[in-house]
Order: sequence, then structure tokens, then C-alpha cells
Amino acid sequence: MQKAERQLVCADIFKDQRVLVVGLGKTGLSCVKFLADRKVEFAVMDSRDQPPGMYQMRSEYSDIEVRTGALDKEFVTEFDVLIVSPGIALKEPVLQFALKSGKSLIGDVEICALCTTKPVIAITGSNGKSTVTTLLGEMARKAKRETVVAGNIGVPVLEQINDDVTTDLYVLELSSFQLETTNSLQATASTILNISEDHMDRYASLADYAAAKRKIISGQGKIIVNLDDELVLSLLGDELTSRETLGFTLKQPTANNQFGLLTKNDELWLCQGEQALIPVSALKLKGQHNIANVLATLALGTAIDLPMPAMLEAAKNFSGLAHRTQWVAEHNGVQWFNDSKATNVGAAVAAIQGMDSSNLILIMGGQSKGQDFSDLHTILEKYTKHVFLLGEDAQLIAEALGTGVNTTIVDSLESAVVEADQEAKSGDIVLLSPACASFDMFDGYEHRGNEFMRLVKEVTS
Ligand code: UMA
Ligand code: ADP
Repeated sequence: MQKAERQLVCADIFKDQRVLVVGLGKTGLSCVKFLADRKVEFAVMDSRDQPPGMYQMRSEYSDIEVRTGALDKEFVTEFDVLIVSPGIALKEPVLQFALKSGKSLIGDVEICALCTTKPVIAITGSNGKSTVTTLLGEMARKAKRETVVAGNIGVPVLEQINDDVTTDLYVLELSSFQLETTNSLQATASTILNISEDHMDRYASLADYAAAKRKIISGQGKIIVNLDDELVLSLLGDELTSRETLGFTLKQPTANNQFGLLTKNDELWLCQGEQALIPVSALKLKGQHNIANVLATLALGTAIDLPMPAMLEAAKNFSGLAHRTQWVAEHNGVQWFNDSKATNVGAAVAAIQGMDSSNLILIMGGQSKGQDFSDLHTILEKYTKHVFLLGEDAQLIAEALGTGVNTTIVDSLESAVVEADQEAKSGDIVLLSPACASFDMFDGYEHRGNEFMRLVKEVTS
């Protein structure tokens, strides 16, 4: 179909409303395109002097007004609706002012929820979101469903919405930031994979962060429940009984709507209820956390009636995403792994335990985002020989870990890799699992992971 002939989904969503796009990153740009395609009158504002989307804005939408360098209170008064990017906290004074002045503040996911006519599967959690989202997308495609995978995973939802007519299913990874500005989501199935501390620089408390995540279960769709996570269970509360649920656990299931593990012929198998599905050894993904991820994905797929053979085929073929406990090299009997995506303590703990070795040399640190690192003490004492700490909060982390953990503060990732190489003996594992954001030293977790892999190749070749 020619673009000009295409019937745009939600063609008149902002009829007679003055719209301001707040933020000009990936999300902001996708909103700009969405609005421009629908001939909506709008402007753009970003607090950064040079937002990432500026070049494209100038070259493709030169007639649209863009204010940069600050969030302008006076300017806001000219609009009815603000589409707020996830990277901007609603507690920003200018946004609080807009809310108090009766403006409507929404996010791109809210627009998608209002516009789509197709089933949405919504996935959140502190960790495992991208793994589960990607794997569910693979399963659905294996089952021949025309599937859009989008959201916090790196593809703004509005980039995909124009193909709504041909789409069978949306699989959306949603962050707490995106959920804050989403009120109309009615996912067919949703899950909060787990909850542990993250983004504590943006939320007043863990409860505040969890409350944002809870918005994913709004509506009446099925809920996929992590039966092993006390925080998730208490957060779901009455919904556990009033809504249709499927569960996942690393224990043996006690009901048919639960996915878990059982032992058959001395081997551990993934199962549904009492029904063994595939042996754990058939999966390419490694680590307990990844088994939980696969079980959660099977539960999500079952909730939307994906055929089990297609799901198991996809699960067996899935070797995981880059920067998530990704094997990098073996040199002189030392294995090197890149887990740069571990941007919080919970993720690093999962990766460390997943390695199942007490000969770990760990590289961690960066921006700590207000997390408490003292809980890491016991696990690092148990599993690590040495911990190299880098980045803005290296000293703070060293102090939180206290004595008993062998730590060295280094001034660069390069020093960490070189010193880890000197320290490592045959049989050891060197793991980059930072438990921190990367923006103090890198452009993002991918940049950090790629640098790590480049440096590892240098010292091991
Ligand atoms: N910013 C400003 N001023 C502004 C607007 C943004 O300083 O006016 C800053 C923010 O504080 C943030 C950065 O710019 O540090 C990017 O913010 P953004 O909202 O423009 O981000 P996008 O480029 O639109 O990317 C966002 C998500 N980023 C965030 O939530 C910070 C991406 O998730 C997501 O893939 C993308 O939308 C598409 O949906 C990234 C992320 O780090 C991977 N997410 C967090 C996480 O996973 O922990 C939640
Ligand atoms: P997210 O998208 O939520 O950041 P990813 O699937 O990208 O999650 O995984 C990021 C990191 O989180 C991994 O590198 C691993 O260290 C950790 N992780 C993955 N799945 C889980 C899980 N189910 N529980 C705890 N940690 C996990």
C-alpha cells in the first residue's frame, strides 16, 4: 500500500488540542513523526541544549518550533496536552506546574494504548524484561503471529503503530518511567517479573517505584505472577484472587496454571503443572535467572494461546541478547563474560549466582543511582576473589562493601581489564556486571559492553 493511501490509526486523536512534545530523544522523535503524519499542530521542548533528536528535527521538520536548554514554564501554558518522554521525571517543577494547571500529561505508551485495536502483552520488572520480551516475540513469530516488539527495549511504540492493521500482537517492554504516564493500558496479559531496587534517584522509595510498575496490571487481562517474589506477591494483593493468573516458579508447580521445574530421570526439566516440557540442559540460556525468564515467557505465551511446540522450539534456539552474561573469550583457562546490561544490584546478583563459581573476578561500578550496596557484601564474599571498582561511585561502593571483600578502585575500564587479566588464574571467571548505570563514563550500557569486549580481545589476543 502506498503511504499516502494508508488509513492512519487514530487520525484525529488530538483534534482541536494544542500539543507539546516534552523531550527530544528517541521517544520525542517518534512522537514528532506520529503527530506530523496526523497533521496535528504541536511544538517541542527539551531541557538539554543539544537533544539527540535535534539534527533530524532540523532536517525533516524545520517548520516546527523547538525550545531547548530548559523546560519553559511560560511556554507550557500555551498547550493542552504534554507528551512527556520517559527520561523526564514528573516531579520536575515545570511538569508539576502543568499538572496543577489542568494540563493532560501522557506518554507515548498511553497513545499506543489508546490507538491500538490489537492484543498487547506488557512486560515490566526490575530485571529480565528485554530477555523475556525478545523471547516472547520469537515464540509468537514461530507461531506465525505478525508481532511487534517495542517499548523500553529500544524501539518507541509509536514507531510501530501505523502498521496496526497488519499486526496481530504487540509485545511491549515497559519501564516504570513509561508506566507513570500510562493510564489506559488494558493488556491481554501482563507481568511484573520481579522487583528489586533500581532508579532510587528518581523515586522516593522502593514502594513508590513498585507502585509505578503496578500500573501494568490495570484492566482485566491475565496476570503472570512470579510465585517466588514476595514483593511482587504483596504488590499484586487482591488481584491474585480476583483476576485470572498464571504463575512461574523455580520450584515444582502445585497447579496446572503454574510453570516451574521438576526432576525426571535424574534430570531437571521445565514443566507446566506435572507435565515435563524440556530439560533445562536443552536451553542455550544459562543461569537460574534465565530459567525463570523462560518459564515466565512460557506462561505469557500460554496466556495468549501460543502453541507449546512453537514456544519450546523458540526457547531452545534462543541464545540470549548481547551484553547479558554474554561470553566474550577464553584465554589461558580464564573465561571472560560481559554483563554490562546489569545496571542495578539485583541484576548483578543474578549474574554472579548464575556463574556458579567462587573463582570470580568481578568488575563493577559506575553511577549507583541511590542504591544500597551493603547487601552485596555476603554474596561478594562468597563468590569473588577480587572486585575491581570503577566510576563515579567506586569509593561509595567500596565503603558500603566494608571489609572482607577484596576490592581495588581503578580509574578506567582499561585498568580494570588489564589488572583482572594479571590477577586471573586458569579456572577463574572475569565478569563485568556493573550494578550501576554507565553514563558517567560511557554513552550507555552498549558502549560500556563494547569497550569491555574490545579491551578483553586486546589483552587475550
Ligand atoms: N532528558 C533531559 N531533558 C529532557 C529530556 C530528557 O535531560 O528534556 C534526559 C533524561 O533525563 C535521560 C535522557 O535525556 O537521561 C534520555 O531521556 P529520553 O526520555 O529522551 O529517552 P529516549 O531516548 O526517548 O529513550 C527512552 C528510554 N530512556 C529512558 O527511559 C531514560 C529508553 O530506555 C527506551 O528504549 C526508549 O525511550 C524507547 O522506548 C532506555 C533506558 O535506559 C534503554 N531505560 C531505563 C532502564 O531500562 O532502566 C528505564
Ligand atoms: P532488563 O531489560 O530488565 O534490564 P535484561 O533481560 O536486559 O533485563 O537483563 C539485564 C540483566 O539483568 C542481565 O544481564 C542479568 O544480569 C540480569 N537478569 C536478567 N534476568 C533476570 C531475572 N529474571 N532476575 C534477576 N536478574 C536478571
